[in-house]
Amino acid sequence: VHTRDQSKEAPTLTSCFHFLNLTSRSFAAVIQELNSDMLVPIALFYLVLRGLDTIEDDMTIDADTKEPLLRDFYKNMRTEGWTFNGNGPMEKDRELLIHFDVVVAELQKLKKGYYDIIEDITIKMGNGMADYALGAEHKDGIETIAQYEEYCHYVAGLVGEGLTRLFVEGNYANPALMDRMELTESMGQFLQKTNIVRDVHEDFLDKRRFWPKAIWSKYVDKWEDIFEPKNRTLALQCSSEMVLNALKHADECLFYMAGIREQSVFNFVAIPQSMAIATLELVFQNPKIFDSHIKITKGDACQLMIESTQNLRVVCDTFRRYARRIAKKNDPRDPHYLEISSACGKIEQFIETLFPSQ
Ligand code: PS7
Ligand code: MN
Ligand code: MN
Ligand code: MN
Ligand code: MN
Ligand code: MN
Repeated sequence: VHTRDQSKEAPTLTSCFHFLNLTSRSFAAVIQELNSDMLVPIALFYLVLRGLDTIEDDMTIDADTKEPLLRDFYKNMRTEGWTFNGNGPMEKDRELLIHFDVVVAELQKLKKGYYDIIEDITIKMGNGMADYALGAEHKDGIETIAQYEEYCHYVAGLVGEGLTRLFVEGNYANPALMDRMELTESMGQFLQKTNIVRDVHEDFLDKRRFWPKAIWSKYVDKWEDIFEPKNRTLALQCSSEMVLNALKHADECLFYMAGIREQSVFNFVAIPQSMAIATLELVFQNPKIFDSHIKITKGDACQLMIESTQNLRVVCDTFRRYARRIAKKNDPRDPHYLEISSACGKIEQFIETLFPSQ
């Protein structure tokens, strides 16, 4: 933690960092290495969205209660002293909502330009989550690939949009990125889709499904059947199609990262992307995803951290290494063998255009 001066920090800001560390996800560490200008806006952005996502994920809140909580969540950002008084089971991130008043206090101190970006994204994400969690048109869950990508847009593409606007506002990224929003979108889609493939079993236990019916219905008749040990071959073919769908964003992620102008921001965007391609390689052709929660090893995570905190060239080497491992694991009997093979080839080719060898 380099950029915080705890001796000068307001107690409410110290509390915000306490809750950031409590959520204890990989983002907490990388956020705290951000430069001193981006650190607080992005930490608060994270806490606001983490609060919103805690409500979205809470399956003990019934639909009629949840809908206005999601749609109106942005209003809490302006409500001095606001805290959440739910009475459901006390899960880890509930602690943040119960003490949300410290986040509200710090949000009020932000530069208007930064606050407005966070508010705009919170409004759009809350409405998108409400449409998917509760909307009549989504009562059977995610059906088409277009719906799958729209959901990923709401929960991750929009995060990317907000972050890119913050980076450009602070002059830490090339403003040209604002005219190439499809690159930003790929950054979010790549992370979210990888998370959705990896978490398939955990989400099933929570009675949630994010894999689109348009894909899984080609392999099984009922969603539950994907977890049946007797259907492992079909389930793996289905997961290959999901991995292929995610892998298509990899080249645009590398291109986006070429637009970052400052080292701490580069590290912040590159670390999750490298972890994502390593996670895609881990889940690819891996039957364990259907009965357990798998994660890349601590050792691999350490190596990825080192490789993602240098420059784009090193990150490209990482992407190429994992693209090759995926190609190596690819099974000629898989219905998407050729497409997966060409997606891996395309990543390698794209890297070759960025950094020609010899
Ligand atoms: C503001 C840093 C860098 C251009 C809380 C970062 C859940 C995968 O599903 O809890 O609970 O298992 O591990 C982060 C683009 C978003 C997308 C999104 C806010 C990158 C609420 C992250 C993160 C855009 C909705 C992981 C997408 O959560 O997953 C800040 C550029 C939050 C980013 C959710 C998921 C993040 C996610 P789950 P996690
Ligand atoms: Mn969620
Ligand atoms: Mn979540
Ligand atoms: Mn998940
Ligand atoms: Mn998980
Ligand atoms: Mn999770």
